[in-house]
Amino acid sequence: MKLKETDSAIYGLLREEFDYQKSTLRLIASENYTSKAVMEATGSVATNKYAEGYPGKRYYAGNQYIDQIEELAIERAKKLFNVGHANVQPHSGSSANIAAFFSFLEPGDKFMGLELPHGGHLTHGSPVNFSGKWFRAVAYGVDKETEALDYDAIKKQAIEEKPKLIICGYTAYPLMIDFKAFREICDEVGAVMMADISHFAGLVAGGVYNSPAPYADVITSTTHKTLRGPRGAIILGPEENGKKIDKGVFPGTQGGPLEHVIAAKAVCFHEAMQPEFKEYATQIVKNAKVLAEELVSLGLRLVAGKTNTHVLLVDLNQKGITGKDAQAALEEAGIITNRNTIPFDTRSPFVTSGLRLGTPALTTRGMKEDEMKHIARMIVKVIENPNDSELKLKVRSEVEELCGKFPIYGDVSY
Ligand code: DSN
Repeated sequence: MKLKETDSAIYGLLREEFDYQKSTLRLIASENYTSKAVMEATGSVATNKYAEGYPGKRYYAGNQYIDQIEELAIERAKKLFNVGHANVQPHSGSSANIAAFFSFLEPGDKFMGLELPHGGHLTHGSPVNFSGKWFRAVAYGVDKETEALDYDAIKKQAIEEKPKLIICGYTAYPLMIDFKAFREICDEVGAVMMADISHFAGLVAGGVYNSPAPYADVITSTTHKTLRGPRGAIILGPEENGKKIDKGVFPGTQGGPLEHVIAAKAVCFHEAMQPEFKEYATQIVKNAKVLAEELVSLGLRLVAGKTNTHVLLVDLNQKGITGKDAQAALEEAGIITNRNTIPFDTRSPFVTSGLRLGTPALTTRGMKEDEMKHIARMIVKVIENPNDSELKLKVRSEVEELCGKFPIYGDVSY
Protein backbone atom coordinates (compact mmCIF):
# COMPACT_ATOMS: atom_id res chain seq x y z
CA MET A 1 0.00 0.00 0.00
CA LYS A 2 1.42 3.34 -1.00
CA LEU A 3 0.38 6.85 0.00
CA LYS A 4 0.40 7.84 -3.64
CA GLU A 5 -2.50 5.47 -4.28
CA THR A 6 -4.41 5.85 -1.02
CA ASP A 7 -4.22 9.62 -0.49
CA SER A 8 -3.08 11.50 -3.53
CA ALA A 9 -3.82 14.89 -1.94
CA ILE A 10 -1.39 14.42 0.96
CA TYR A 11 1.06 12.60 -1.29
CA GLY A 12 1.07 15.51 -3.72
CA LEU A 13 1.61 18.10 -1.00
CA LEU A 14 4.43 16.10 0.59
CA ARG A 15 6.07 15.81 -2.79
CA GLU A 16 5.84 19.54 -3.28
CA GLU A 17 7.23 20.17 0.19
CA PHE A 18 10.10 17.82 -0.60
CA ASP A 19 10.92 19.65 -3.84
CA TYR A 20 10.65 22.99 -2.03
CA GLN A 21 13.05 21.85 0.71
CA LYS A 22 15.47 20.68 -1.96
CA SER A 23 15.43 23.89 -3.98
CA THR A 24 15.48 26.59 -1.30
CA LEU A 25 18.12 27.78 1.15
CA ARG A 26 17.08 27.13 4.75
CA LEU A 27 18.54 29.70 7.11
CA ILE A 28 16.05 29.24 9.92
CA ALA A 29 18.38 28.68 12.87
CA SER A 30 16.11 26.07 14.45
CA GLU A 31 15.62 23.91 11.33
CA ASN A 32 17.68 21.10 9.87
CA TYR A 33 17.53 18.13 7.50
CA THR A 34 17.41 14.95 9.50
CA SER A 35 18.95 11.72 8.19
CA LYS A 36 17.08 9.11 6.20
CA ALA A 37 17.69 6.68 9.09
CA VAL A 38 15.97 9.07 11.51
CA MET A 39 13.03 9.43 9.09
CA GLU A 40 12.81 5.66 8.70
CA ALA A 41 12.55 5.18 12.47
CA THR A 42 9.99 7.99 12.72
CA GLY A 43 7.84 6.27 10.11
CA SER A 44 8.12 2.86 11.80
CA VAL A 45 5.72 0.39 13.43
CA ALA A 46 6.59 1.76 16.87
CA THR A 47 3.88 4.35 16.15
CA ASN A 48 1.35 1.55 16.81
CA LYS A 49 2.19 1.04 20.48
CA TYR A 50 0.88 2.45 23.73
CA ALA A 51 3.55 2.52 26.40
CA GLU A 52 2.46 4.83 29.24
CA GLY A 53 5.01 4.56 32.02
CA TYR A 54 8.70 3.80 31.70
CA PRO A 55 10.72 0.74 30.58
CA GLY A 56 9.90 -2.16 32.94
CA LYS A 57 6.99 -0.22 34.52
CA ARG A 58 4.40 0.16 31.78
CA TYR A 59 0.63 0.41 32.12
CA TYR A 60 0.13 -1.68 28.94
CA ALA A 61 1.28 -5.16 27.98
CA GLY A 62 3.40 -6.06 24.99
CA ASN A 63 6.25 -3.64 25.44
CA GLN A 64 9.27 -5.98 25.41
CA TYR A 65 10.76 -4.43 22.24
CA ILE A 66 9.54 -0.93 22.94
CA ASP A 67 11.26 -1.07 26.35
CA GLN A 68 14.53 -1.96 24.67
CA ILE A 69 14.16 0.90 22.20
CA GLU A 70 13.49 3.42 24.96
CA GLU A 71 16.29 2.03 27.15
CA LEU A 72 18.72 2.39 24.28
CA ALA A 73 17.59 5.95 23.68
CA ILE A 74 18.04 6.76 27.39
CA GLU A 75 21.51 5.21 27.61
CA ARG A 76 22.67 6.97 24.44
CA ALA A 77 21.35 10.34 25.62
CA LYS A 78 23.13 9.93 28.97
CA LYS A 79 26.39 9.07 27.25
CA LEU A 80 26.13 11.78 24.60
CA PHE A 81 25.50 14.56 27.11
CA ASN A 82 27.44 13.07 30.01
CA VAL A 83 24.54 13.17 32.47
CA GLY A 84 23.24 10.76 35.10
CA HIS A 85 19.62 10.83 33.98
CA ALA A 86 17.73 11.19 30.70
CA ASN A 87 14.02 11.26 29.95
CA VAL A 88 13.39 10.82 26.22
CA GLN A 89 9.59 11.11 26.25
CA PRO A 90 8.79 14.85 25.90
CA HIS A 91 6.89 15.45 22.68
CA SER A 92 8.33 18.91 22.08
CA GLY A 93 10.49 21.63 23.59
CA SER A 94 7.45 23.32 25.11
CA SER A 95 6.27 20.00 26.59
CA ALA A 96 9.74 19.47 28.07
CA ASN A 97 9.68 22.92 29.65
CA ILE A 98 6.17 22.39 31.04
CA ALA A 99 7.34 19.09 32.55
CA ALA A 100 10.48 20.69 34.02
CA PHE A 101 8.37 23.43 35.62
CA PHE A 102 5.98 20.77 36.95
CA SER A 103 8.94 18.91 38.46
CA PHE A 104 10.59 21.83 40.22
CA LEU A 105 7.94 24.53 40.78
CA GLU A 106 4.47 24.94 42.27
CA PRO A 107 1.88 27.13 40.50
CA GLY A 108 2.49 30.76 41.47
CA ASP A 109 6.21 30.30 42.16
CA LYS A 110 8.59 32.95 40.95
CA PHE A 111 11.23 32.21 38.30
CA MET A 112 13.55 34.23 36.08
CA GLY A 113 14.04 33.86 32.31
CA LEU A 114 15.42 35.98 29.48
CA GLU A 115 12.92 38.43 28.02
CA LEU A 116 11.43 37.27 24.70
CA PRO A 117 12.65 40.24 22.60
CA HIS A 118 16.15 39.74 24.02
CA GLY A 119 16.30 36.15 22.74
CA GLY A 120 14.29 34.20 25.32
CA HIS A 121 11.65 31.64 24.41
CA LEU A 122 7.88 31.86 24.74
CA THR A 123 7.96 29.22 27.49
CA HIS A 124 10.50 31.22 29.50
CA GLY A 125 7.91 33.54 31.01
CA SER A 126 5.98 35.25 28.23
CA PRO A 127 2.68 36.64 29.60
CA VAL A 128 0.72 34.90 26.83
CA ASN A 129 2.19 31.47 27.65
CA PHE A 130 1.53 29.00 30.49
CA SER A 131 4.91 30.00 31.92
CA GLY A 132 3.81 33.59 32.36
CA LYS A 133 0.20 32.83 33.27
CA TRP A 134 0.66 30.11 35.90
CA PHE A 135 3.92 31.33 37.44
CA ARG A 136 5.35 34.68 38.51
CA ALA A 137 7.81 35.27 35.70
CA VAL A 138 10.51 37.89 36.13
CA ALA A 139 12.43 38.78 32.99
CA TYR A 140 16.11 39.58 32.83
CA GLY A 141 17.62 41.21 29.76
CA VAL A 142 20.86 41.66 27.89
CA ASP A 143 23.04 44.74 28.42
CA LYS A 144 21.92 47.70 26.30
CA GLU A 145 25.44 48.53 25.09
CA THR A 146 26.99 45.11 24.50
CA GLU A 147 23.73 43.22 23.81
CA ALA A 148 25.33 40.39 25.79
CA LEU A 149 24.31 38.84 29.11
CA ASP A 150 25.62 40.84 32.06
CA TYR A 151 26.11 38.19 34.74
CA ASP A 152 26.65 40.76 37.53
CA ALA A 153 23.37 42.47 36.65
CA ILE A 154 21.54 39.13 36.56
CA LYS A 155 23.01 38.22 39.93
CA LYS A 156 21.93 41.56 41.44
CA GLN A 157 18.41 41.06 40.06
CA ALA A 158 18.29 37.48 41.34
CA ILE A 159 19.31 38.61 44.85
CA GLU A 160 16.49 41.18 44.80
CA GLU A 161 13.86 38.87 43.31
CA LYS A 162 14.77 35.58 45.02
CA PRO A 163 13.37 33.33 42.25
CA LYS A 164 12.88 29.62 42.89
CA LEU A 165 14.29 28.78 39.45
CA ILE A 166 16.40 30.54 36.81
CA ILE A 167 16.37 29.54 33.13
CA CYS A 168 19.37 30.01 30.89
CA GLY A 169 19.55 28.90 27.24
CA TYR A 170 17.80 30.86 24.50
CA THR A 171 16.39 30.89 20.98
CA ALA A 172 18.03 34.00 19.57
CA TYR A 173 21.24 34.70 21.43
CA PRO A 174 24.34 34.57 19.24
CA LEU A 175 26.94 34.26 22.02
CA MET A 176 28.07 31.37 24.21
CA ILE A 177 26.51 31.10 27.68
CA ASP A 178 28.64 30.91 30.83
CA PHE A 179 26.85 28.11 32.70
CA LYS A 180 29.26 28.23 35.62
CA ALA A 181 28.27 31.85 36.21
CA PHE A 182 24.59 30.82 36.26
CA ARG A 183 25.38 28.05 38.78
CA GLU A 184 27.01 30.61 41.05
CA ILE A 185 24.00 32.93 40.74
CA CYS A 186 21.60 30.07 41.48
CA ASP A 187 23.67 28.99 44.50
CA GLU A 188 23.72 32.54 45.79
CA VAL A 189 19.89 32.69 45.90
CA GLY A 190 19.07 29.00 46.34
CA ALA A 191 17.41 28.70 42.91
CA VAL A 192 17.05 25.66 40.69
CA MET A 193 19.22 26.05 37.58
CA MET A 194 17.38 25.09 34.40
CA ALA A 195 19.24 25.12 31.07
CA ASP A 196 17.20 25.01 27.86
CA ILE A 197 19.78 23.94 25.28
CA SER A 198 17.29 23.31 22.46
CA HIS A 199 19.05 25.53 19.97
CA PHE A 200 22.63 24.47 20.53
CA ALA A 201 22.31 20.85 21.78
CA GLY A 202 24.10 19.66 18.63
CA LEU A 203 26.94 22.06 19.32
CA VAL A 204 27.22 20.76 22.89
CA ALA A 205 27.17 17.16 21.59
CA GLY A 206 29.79 18.08 19.01
CA GLY A 207 32.01 19.69 21.65
CA VAL A 208 31.93 23.23 20.28
CA TYR A 209 29.67 24.82 22.90
CA ASN A 210 29.96 24.84 26.71
CA SER A 211 28.03 22.03 28.34
CA PRO A 212 25.68 22.85 31.21
CA ALA A 213 25.85 19.22 32.41
CA PRO A 214 28.26 19.84 35.31
CA TYR A 215 26.16 22.74 36.60
CA ALA A 216 22.44 22.49 35.81
CA ASP A 217 19.79 20.83 37.98
CA VAL A 218 17.68 20.19 34.89
CA ILE A 219 18.38 20.51 31.16
CA THR A 220 15.69 20.58 28.48
CA SER A 221 16.28 20.30 24.77
CA THR A 222 14.55 19.68 21.51
CA THR A 223 16.10 17.01 19.30
CA HIS A 224 15.48 18.47 15.84
CA LYS A 225 17.56 21.63 15.70
CA THR A 226 21.38 21.51 15.66
CA LEU A 227 21.10 17.94 17.01
CA ARG A 228 19.51 16.95 13.69
CA GLY A 229 17.10 14.35 15.04
CA PRO A 230 13.32 13.93 14.82
CA ARG A 231 10.95 16.61 16.08
CA GLY A 232 10.77 16.02 19.82
CA ALA A 233 12.57 16.71 23.07
CA ILE A 234 14.43 15.32 26.05
CA ILE A 235 15.06 16.25 29.67
CA LEU A 236 18.44 15.59 31.23
CA GLY A 237 19.88 16.05 34.69
CA PRO A 238 21.95 14.60 37.47
CA GLU A 239 20.88 11.15 38.68
CA GLU A 240 19.48 12.50 41.95
CA ASN A 241 16.86 14.55 40.05
CA GLY A 242 15.80 11.60 37.89
CA LYS A 243 12.63 10.61 39.77
CA LYS A 244 11.43 14.19 39.95
CA ILE A 245 12.03 14.71 36.22
CA ASP A 246 10.32 11.46 35.23
CA LYS A 247 7.25 12.25 37.36
CA GLY A 248 7.07 15.68 35.75
CA VAL A 249 6.79 14.09 32.30
CA PHE A 250 4.59 11.11 33.15
CA PRO A 251 2.12 11.23 34.81
CA GLY A 252 2.69 14.95 35.41
CA THR A 253 2.16 16.43 31.98
CA GLN A 254 2.06 13.69 29.32
CA GLY A 255 0.32 10.39 28.66
CA GLY A 256 1.48 7.87 26.10
CA PRO A 257 4.99 8.47 24.74
CA LEU A 258 5.63 8.59 20.98
CA GLU A 259 7.81 5.49 20.77
CA HIS A 260 8.44 5.84 17.02
CA VAL A 261 9.91 9.27 17.72
CA ILE A 262 11.86 7.85 20.66
CA ALA A 263 13.32 5.22 18.30
CA ALA A 264 14.34 8.06 15.98
CA LYS A 265 15.84 9.98 18.90
CA ALA A 266 17.98 6.91 19.67
CA VAL A 267 19.16 6.89 16.04
CA CYS A 268 19.95 10.60 16.25
CA PHE A 269 21.98 10.16 19.46
CA HIS A 270 23.96 7.38 17.81
CA GLU A 271 24.66 9.61 14.81
CA ALA A 272 25.72 12.47 17.08
CA MET A 273 28.29 10.22 18.77
CA GLN A 274 30.16 9.64 15.51
CA PRO A 275 33.36 11.59 14.75
CA GLU A 276 31.71 13.16 11.66
CA PHE A 277 29.23 14.88 13.92
CA LYS A 278 32.04 16.82 15.64
CA GLU A 279 33.16 17.97 12.19
CA TYR A 280 29.59 18.93 11.39
CA ALA A 281 29.19 20.96 14.59
CA THR A 282 32.55 22.67 14.02
CA GLN A 283 31.55 23.59 10.47
CA ILE A 284 28.17 25.00 11.61
CA VAL A 285 29.98 27.56 13.76
CA LYS A 286 32.64 28.28 11.12
CA ASN A 287 29.89 28.89 8.58
CA ALA A 288 27.96 31.15 10.94
CA LYS A 289 31.06 33.22 11.65
CA VAL A 290 31.84 33.66 7.94
CA LEU A 291 28.22 34.51 7.15
CA ALA A 292 28.28 37.07 9.98
CA GLU A 293 31.58 38.64 8.88
CA GLU A 294 30.44 38.88 5.28
CA LEU A 295 27.11 40.49 6.21
CA VAL A 296 28.92 43.02 8.37
CA SER A 297 31.39 43.80 5.59
CA LEU A 298 28.40 44.39 3.30
CA GLY A 299 26.98 46.94 5.72
CA LEU A 300 24.58 45.07 8.00
CA ARG A 301 24.63 45.45 11.77
CA LEU A 302 24.50 42.32 13.90
CA VAL A 303 23.15 42.16 17.42
CA ALA A 304 26.20 41.80 19.73
CA GLY A 305 28.28 42.48 16.60
CA LYS A 306 29.09 38.84 15.92
CA THR A 307 28.27 35.21 16.56
CA ASN A 308 30.18 32.40 18.16
CA THR A 309 27.36 29.89 17.73
CA HIS A 310 25.08 28.71 14.92
CA VAL A 311 22.81 31.74 14.98
CA LEU A 312 23.10 35.40 14.08
CA LEU A 313 20.66 38.22 14.49
CA VAL A 314 20.57 41.05 11.96
CA ASP A 315 19.40 44.49 13.09
CA LEU A 316 17.57 45.91 10.06
CA ASN A 317 16.93 49.38 11.47
CA GLN A 318 19.61 51.10 9.39
CA LYS A 319 18.31 49.45 6.22
CA GLY A 320 14.83 50.89 6.59
CA ILE A 321 13.07 47.55 6.25
CA THR A 322 11.16 45.56 8.87
CA GLY A 323 11.88 41.95 9.71
CA LYS A 324 8.49 41.00 8.29
CA ASP A 325 9.18 42.60 4.91
CA ALA A 326 12.75 41.29 4.72
CA GLN A 327 11.55 37.76 5.49
CA ALA A 328 8.89 38.01 2.77
CA ALA A 329 11.27 39.39 0.12
CA LEU A 330 13.88 36.72 0.89
CA GLU A 331 11.22 34.00 0.77
CA GLU A 332 10.30 35.11 -2.75
CA ALA A 333 13.95 34.72 -3.67
CA GLY A 334 14.06 31.19 -2.20
CA ILE A 335 15.95 32.18 0.96
CA ILE A 336 14.00 30.97 3.98
CA THR A 337 14.58 32.92 7.20
CA ASN A 338 12.53 34.18 10.11
CA ARG A 339 11.88 37.65 11.38
CA ASN A 340 12.85 38.14 14.99
CA THR A 341 12.69 40.86 17.58
CA ILE A 342 16.03 42.33 18.60
CA PRO A 343 16.88 43.56 22.11
CA PHE A 344 14.99 46.79 22.91
CA ASP A 345 12.97 46.41 19.70
CA THR A 346 10.35 49.11 19.21
CA ARG A 347 8.34 46.98 16.78
CA SER A 348 5.90 44.20 17.69
CA PRO A 349 6.94 40.51 17.55
CA PHE A 350 4.73 40.21 14.45
CA VAL A 351 6.65 42.91 12.57
CA THR A 352 10.08 43.10 14.27
CA SER A 353 13.26 44.99 13.40
CA GLY A 354 15.41 41.89 13.07
CA LEU A 355 16.08 38.82 11.03
CA ARG A 356 17.41 35.61 12.56
CA LEU A 357 19.75 33.51 10.45
CA GLY A 358 21.36 30.16 11.20
CA THR A 359 23.65 27.69 9.49
CA PRO A 360 22.71 24.15 10.72
CA ALA A 361 20.65 23.17 7.65
CA LEU A 362 23.03 24.69 5.08
CA THR A 363 25.91 22.88 6.79
CA THR A 364 24.04 19.57 6.60
CA ARG A 365 23.89 20.12 2.82
CA GLY A 366 27.69 20.31 2.83
CA MET A 367 27.96 24.04 2.26
CA LYS A 368 31.08 25.77 3.53
CA GLU A 369 32.71 29.20 3.80
CA ASP A 370 32.56 30.09 0.07
CA GLU A 371 28.87 29.35 -0.11
CA MET A 372 28.26 31.46 3.03
CA LYS A 373 29.89 34.44 1.33
CA HIS A 374 27.76 33.91 -1.76
CA ILE A 375 24.59 33.60 0.33
CA ALA A 376 25.46 36.76 2.30
CA ARG A 377 25.73 38.70 -0.95
CA MET A 378 22.35 37.41 -2.13
CA ILE A 379 20.71 38.28 1.20
CA VAL A 380 22.02 41.84 1.17
CA LYS A 381 20.98 42.41 -2.44
CA VAL A 382 17.41 41.36 -1.64
CA ILE A 383 17.21 43.29 1.63
CA GLU A 384 18.40 46.43 -0.14
CA ASN A 385 15.95 45.99 -3.04
CA PRO A 386 12.94 44.20 -1.55
CA ASN A 387 10.54 45.38 -4.26
CA ASP A 388 12.72 44.56 -7.26
CA SER A 389 10.91 41.56 -8.75
CA GLU A 390 13.46 41.00 -11.47
CA LEU A 391 16.28 40.87 -8.95
CA LYS A 392 14.35 38.43 -6.74
CA LEU A 393 13.76 36.15 -9.74
CA LYS A 394 17.46 36.28 -10.58
CA VAL A 395 18.42 35.44 -7.00
CA ARG A 396 15.82 32.65 -6.99
CA SER A 397 17.54 31.00 -9.94
CA GLU A 398 20.99 31.48 -8.32
CA VAL A 399 19.57 29.80 -5.20
CA GLU A 400 18.28 26.87 -7.24
CA GLU A 401 21.60 26.46 -8.95
CA LEU A 402 23.44 26.48 -5.63
CA CYS A 403 20.97 24.00 -4.10
CA GLY A 404 21.49 21.72 -7.10
CA LYS A 405 25.18 21.50 -6.23
CA PHE A 406 24.41 20.51 -2.62
CA PRO A 407 21.55 18.00 -2.88
CA ILE A 408 19.60 16.62 0.06
CA TYR A 409 18.30 13.04 0.25
CA GLY A 410 20.02 12.24 -3.08
CA ASP A 411 18.41 8.89 -3.88
CA VAL A 412 15.07 9.43 -2.16
CA SER A 413 12.17 9.94 -4.52
CA TYR A 414 8.48 10.27 -4.12
N1 DSN B 1 10.45 27.81 17.40
C1 DSN B 1 11.79 27.59 17.89
C2 DSN B 1 12.77 28.51 17.26
O1 DSN B 1 12.62 28.73 16.08
O2 DSN B 1 13.70 28.97 17.90
C3 DSN B 1 11.81 27.66 19.34
O3 DSN B 1 10.74 26.92 19.81
